[in-house]
Amino acid sequence: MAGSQLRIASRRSQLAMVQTHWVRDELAKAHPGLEIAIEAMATQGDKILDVALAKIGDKGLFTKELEAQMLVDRADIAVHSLKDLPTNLPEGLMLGCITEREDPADALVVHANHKDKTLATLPEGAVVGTSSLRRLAQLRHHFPHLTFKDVRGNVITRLEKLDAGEFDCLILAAAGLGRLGLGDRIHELIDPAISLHAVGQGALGIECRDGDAAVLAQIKVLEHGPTARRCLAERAFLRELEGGCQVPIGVNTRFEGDDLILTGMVASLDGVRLIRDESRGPQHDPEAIGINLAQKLREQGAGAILEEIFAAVRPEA
Ligand code: DPM
Repeated sequence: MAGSQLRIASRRSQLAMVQTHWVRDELAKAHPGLEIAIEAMATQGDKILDVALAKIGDKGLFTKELEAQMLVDRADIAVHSLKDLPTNLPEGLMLGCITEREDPADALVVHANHKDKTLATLPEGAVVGTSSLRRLAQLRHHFPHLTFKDVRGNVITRLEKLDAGEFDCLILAAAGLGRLGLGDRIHELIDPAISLHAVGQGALGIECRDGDAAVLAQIKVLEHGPTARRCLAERAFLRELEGGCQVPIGVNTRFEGDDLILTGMVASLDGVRLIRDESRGPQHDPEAIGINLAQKLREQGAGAILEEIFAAVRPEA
């Protein structure tokens, strides 16, 4: 493999760079002699900061520019937070590798004034900063005393806004905080009984050109089988419900013997209706488990909830 080259496209945020550097270092260890270059760029999702995420509505908000680089052969792979990667990829590209997942849970981060509080004991009207419809709907369902305000920008910017008093608390992915060395800001890990995490949360997805066998073989060394099976079940569930990355859909996965158990939920934006169920099956066919769970939730009315949400938040076509 001596003399060969690999070009990585990445977003520029601190979190994206930490993740991409990790992938670069692991690939360098696995393939001595491989020359690896990183091209960092901003995506639409990094540039449009004054519009609520859900209103932009576009799938692939954080991934399109990176994908374009691969399609014109200026990059070989793109490193993403798997949860930002749409379930349907552009023609010519594929999800080549899923890395070992960190704790996929969401975390509560509080302003210094609330160090003695929990989600349940925050004062009436306390302002939670989040742009995630998934977090909003589930927390509204369980904690009607809280209010919600949109927050955009990367993790560090959000923490600065919290500390400046714009919010009483934030909900952020524990994995992102951990990777940034900010694990000490985690005040409470949110119990999956209260709020399910996003599809793919905590794992990295490495995208490459479909059929690029040499590159695929290079990145496959970073694949983590159990994480991949969990995430493929979660992604099949989301794909089957035709949800983009901005819908109130949450999941949780666990193994029991040879079985994989997928829990999933769909909620209305006011948190009043929340449909939650689980599906299990042999872990060698994760897609079937995801598809089965989507059908179960549809039978319980998930389709109607999602229709309403698309009508409410989607930009005019
Ligand atoms: C997606 C969502 C958010 C990100 C929606 C969701 C959170 C937006 C918000 C699809 N992408 O989770 O329901 O809360 O306002 C994002 C983060 C990470 C990847 C940051 C975070 C890091 C964790 C990981 C933004 N994408 O969720 O705190 O790698 O899973």
